[in-house]
Amino acid sequence: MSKICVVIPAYNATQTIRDVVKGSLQYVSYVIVADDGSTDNTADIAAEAGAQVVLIEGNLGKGNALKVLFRKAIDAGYDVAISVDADGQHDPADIPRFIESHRNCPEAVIVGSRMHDTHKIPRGRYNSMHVARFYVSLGANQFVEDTQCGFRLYPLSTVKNILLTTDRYVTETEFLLKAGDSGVKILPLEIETIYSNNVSHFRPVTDIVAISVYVISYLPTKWFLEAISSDRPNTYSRNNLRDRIAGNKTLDLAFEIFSVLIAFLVPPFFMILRLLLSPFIRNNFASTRKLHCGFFKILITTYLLPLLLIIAPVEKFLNTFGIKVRLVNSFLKYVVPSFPGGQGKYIL
Ligand SMILES: Nc1nc2c(ncn2[C@@H]2O[C@H](COP(=O)(O)OP(=O)(O)O)[C@@H](O)[C@H]2O)c(=O)[nH]1
Ligand SMILES: [Mg+2]
Repeated sequence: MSKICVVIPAYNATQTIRDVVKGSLQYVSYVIVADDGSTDNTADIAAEAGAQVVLIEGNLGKGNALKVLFRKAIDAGYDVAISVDADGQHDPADIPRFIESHRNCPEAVIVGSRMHDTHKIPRGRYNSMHVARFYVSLGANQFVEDTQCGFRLYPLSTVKNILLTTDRYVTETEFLLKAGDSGVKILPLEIETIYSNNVSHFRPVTDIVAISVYVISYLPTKWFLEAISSDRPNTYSRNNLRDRIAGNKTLDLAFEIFSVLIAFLVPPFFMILRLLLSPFIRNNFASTRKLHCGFFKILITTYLLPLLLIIAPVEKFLNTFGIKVRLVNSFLKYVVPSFPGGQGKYIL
């Protein structure tokens, strides 16, 4: 029987943290809250409600807080951590269903999915979730229904095999890419979607750009490894080349900038590589062969993410001058339906 705890990354969450901690304690006996340099008394309220509180100095973001929480949970001897947002968007009453799903498939990462509640999600957010899932699914070798939900069950044995090198909101995406790309199953679990008036710290342009850049820098390395190997859909292992590059901050930044700059060359490069190498290397590009939407279509679609990266900063720039345009939204509205699975599900 797995030992399961709940972990909560929190930043200025006085209004909601008590209920989230108390709610979680109804289903597990150990709840850890990482207070990420809150300027209010989130930490005191969490401790009063019964959580073990870890204090982080300064606000280092959700990704860092998750890493701290995983370490704590592992050190305390737990096998599984369920992450819950601090702002009340997740209902702890869904925790037993995560546990049940874990019992049926103990090695899987289980990710809450809000995609069935389309009408409750703000339009812009829904579009970005849709785009993210296309690219993350490509990297994770499987269809991942909702890649942006923070309500998740993490088997800590998988966490131990993955080096998390990113920060803030990128880390959860990085985890899915690496877990999926090392052969771990990622299962969805329908959860209650709560979009009330809570404040979000997610910065639509900056954070989406950061997530996209990471994905753009992940896919070509992965595909290159697949191109030169036979039957190798899962390319991630801890401390691989990408992780080692990330170990040096300057090199990592240079690599990310380089990846974005050459992004437009990536599809033709891989098309040529596939034509040249496929006759000699049996079942190379193994992960993309599992997709039922065609290799060339995948590559063409990968052009769209760098385009989005150009459009988003332009919109931000215009907005700072008071020119209210919604370029990203219009782009997504036009582009999303053209994605494989844009109108419904696609099968991996
Ligand atoms: N530790 C930490 N947690 C954060 C920070 N920002 C957000 N979070 C956590 O991440 C959750 C989701 O962030 P939120 O800003 O609500 O994003 P959204 O729900 O995706 O709009 C919050 O409920 C917090 O639990 C941060 O700076 N530090
Ligand atoms: Mg939120």
